[in-house]
Amino acid sequence: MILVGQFDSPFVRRVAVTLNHYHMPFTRNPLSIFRNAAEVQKINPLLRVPALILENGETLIDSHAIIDHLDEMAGPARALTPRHGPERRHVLQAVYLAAGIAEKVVQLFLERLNHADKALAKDWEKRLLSQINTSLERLEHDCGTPWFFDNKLSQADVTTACMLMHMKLRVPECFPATKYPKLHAMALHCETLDAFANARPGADETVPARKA
Ligand SMILES: N[C@@H](CCC(=O)N[C@@H](CS)C(=O)NCC(=O)O)C(=O)O
Repeated sequence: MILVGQFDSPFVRRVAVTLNHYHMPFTRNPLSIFRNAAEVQKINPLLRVPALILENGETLIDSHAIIDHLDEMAGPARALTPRHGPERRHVLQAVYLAAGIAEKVVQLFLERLNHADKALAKDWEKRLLSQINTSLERLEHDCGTPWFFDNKLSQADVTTACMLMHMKLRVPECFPATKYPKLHAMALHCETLDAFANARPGADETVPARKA
């Protein structure tokens, strides 16, 4: 399998961590959605990462759909998302909240990258910051210890920890660790695992600076 995208994307990284956790071998094509836009668009018409190219040549897009496929391959005993019942609902709700925050962080970062000073849409920025803050507060409230759902690593941990690493990279002021002690501890715990350590962005996995 070939995973397309840079590890500074929380969506690409959550797929990589999931593949690592399941010990599923893959290679990576670390294309940038900015520097390699034409190549990415040939793989995914939405010009988005991640994409996962399967052994049979089929291309899957969107981290949720990709992880759903990986969970199916891993089987219910190993899947990071429970197959049924309240456990599945709870994990999925945390996953979609964390992934939603990651989307807001991407929007905030790109708004600031593309619109300097006076051109910055202040109301839009304020709305994004509010969405990020209130959603982080909800996640902090719901988060257990040592893992999000107490005693077992799940996709809630993977997605939340990847979202937080990306947030600390792009808008660190949104995550004062003292305000979110449970999330902070859970993410640190995750980052000690090989599955996470082997999916850290390299020095060249960046976003190009704004043109002056
Ligand atoms: N829902 C998608 C979101 C993926 C996403 O937003 N990826 C970003 C990179 S972090 C991207 O490719 N953005 C380019 C664009 O949407 O124009 C997923 O979970 O895979």
